[in-house]
Formats: sequence, structure tokens, C-alpha cells
Amino acid sequence: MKRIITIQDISCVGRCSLTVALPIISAAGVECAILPTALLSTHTAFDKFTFRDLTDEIQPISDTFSELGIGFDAIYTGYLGSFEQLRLVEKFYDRFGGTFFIDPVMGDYGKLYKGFTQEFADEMAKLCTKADLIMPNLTEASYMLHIPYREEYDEAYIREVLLKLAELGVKRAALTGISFKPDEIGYYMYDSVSGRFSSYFGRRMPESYHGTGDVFASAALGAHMRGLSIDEALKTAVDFTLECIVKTQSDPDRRDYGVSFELALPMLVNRLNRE
Ligand code: PXL
Repeated sequence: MKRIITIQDISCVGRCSLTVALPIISAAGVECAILPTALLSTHTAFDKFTFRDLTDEIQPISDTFSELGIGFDAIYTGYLGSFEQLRLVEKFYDRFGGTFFIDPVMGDYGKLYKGFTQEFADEMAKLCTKADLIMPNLTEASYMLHIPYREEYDEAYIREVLLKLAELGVKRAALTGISFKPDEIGYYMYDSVSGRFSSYFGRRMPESYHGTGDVFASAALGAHMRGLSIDEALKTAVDFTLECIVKTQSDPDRRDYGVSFELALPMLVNRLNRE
């Protein structure tokens, strides 16, 4: 069985980062090891939250893994909170290697999340050049590229953004949350190694929910590490994220609590276990 290690925070309530990555990657049939970077009471979209930084734990934990000969097939990073954490993640990758996936979690809807800055986006962009696949939304890509965020765009614009990311040195970038028609949403990827674009769209639901980026990335990585091609894995992630949102519709008061991915897990399991 493949072993992924995911490096991101753990938010006790509010289904995102580790509380989403662990169950989804496990359901995909891939071992999910964790390296928690911070402990929060909830994610930062709640009015009030506690935050305990765990940066100091990263190096001793990594050293101990090395001493024990523990290795990983892939590294997946999500929400990271400081320049120091970016540096430690790079060091971790240089030491352990494997397939490197980055979800450069920094913002959404044209705005950075609380505490993030342009300088952080610049450092994140540098780290992204080391990855095999990055999965930014258009907000994150715009900050990394120093271009204005656009709410309306066409396919030519999205290709231009992807080519700019490739110029930065990014090997493969899948833009998430891309929508050319009001009733469709999905991903658009450019692979600079093969020079190929690919995309896939599913039904767009009227509401958007917190944590869907983490759900998407976890499902994509889980599916890819389970053996699906990157294209097939991203397609699976689009369908799974839609299923999560559909299941959440019956619980409309729970917007900030993330999506009801638990009810969509059977779909992911069935899809990855079809012969
Ligand atoms: O879902 C991304 C995310 C992860 N972790 C924390 C967050 C957010 C988004 O706001 O606040 C702590």
C-alpha cells in the first residue's frame, strides 16, 4: 500500500485540512501519515479561534522518521502558516523525496485568508516549482503571478494563467474551481512536461462551502496514488466534490462546518474499487 504524508494544520471543528485529508485519503485505499503544523479550535473563517503553532515539532519528527528508516511515496502539503514552515517543507522534500503535491492554500474569491500576505504568496510560488503537481484556485494563482484576480474569464485566459505558472517553473498545475458556464465547474490543467492541457467539468451547485479545496485535493491525490492517471484522478475529485456538496444541501445551516463528505465516501470507495 502506498503511503502519503500530509503536512498541514489540524482544525478541531470545521472539516478542513487534516480532518478531511485523513478520512478521504484513507478511503481511497492509501495510507495517510500526518505531520500537523498547527492546532486550531476551528478554521480561521470562524469569528474566534485558538492557534497553537507546531513548527518546532517538524524538524525533530522528520529526524526521527529518518532514524527509523520511514519513507513516503508522496508528500502533500495544504494550509501552511509561516515562512519557516515553507522552508521546513522544502527541507522535508529534499530529504524524503517522492511525488510532491502542493495545494497552495492561501485564499479564495480574490482575497487572501486571514494572516496571508503577497510576500508569503511569492515564497509559496518558489516552493511550487519543486512540486510534481500544484492545485491552486484562481485567487492563489493570481497572487503567485502578481496578476489581478478576475471573476469573469474565458478559456484563453485560463490557458494564459497556466502558461504563466509554467514560465515560473511549475511542472504541472491544475486550476480548481474553474467555470466557463454558470452551471458547470471543474479543473483545468497544464502539463509543461508534455505540453498538454486537460480539463473536466461537473454540475455546479448554487451554494459554495468552506473546505471544498481540501476535499478536492485529498480525493485527487488519494485517487492518483491508488493508481489512476492524474487526469482520471482529477476527474474523480471533481465528481466526488460535487457529490459532497449535494450531500451537504440537506444540511444548509452548516456552511462553515465544511461539506458532509462522510456521506459521499461510499461513492469514492466504489469508484476506486471497480475492476
Ligand atoms: O480550507 C483551508 C484552510 C485550512 N486550514 C485553516 C484554514 C483554512 C481556510 O480558511 O483557516 C486553518
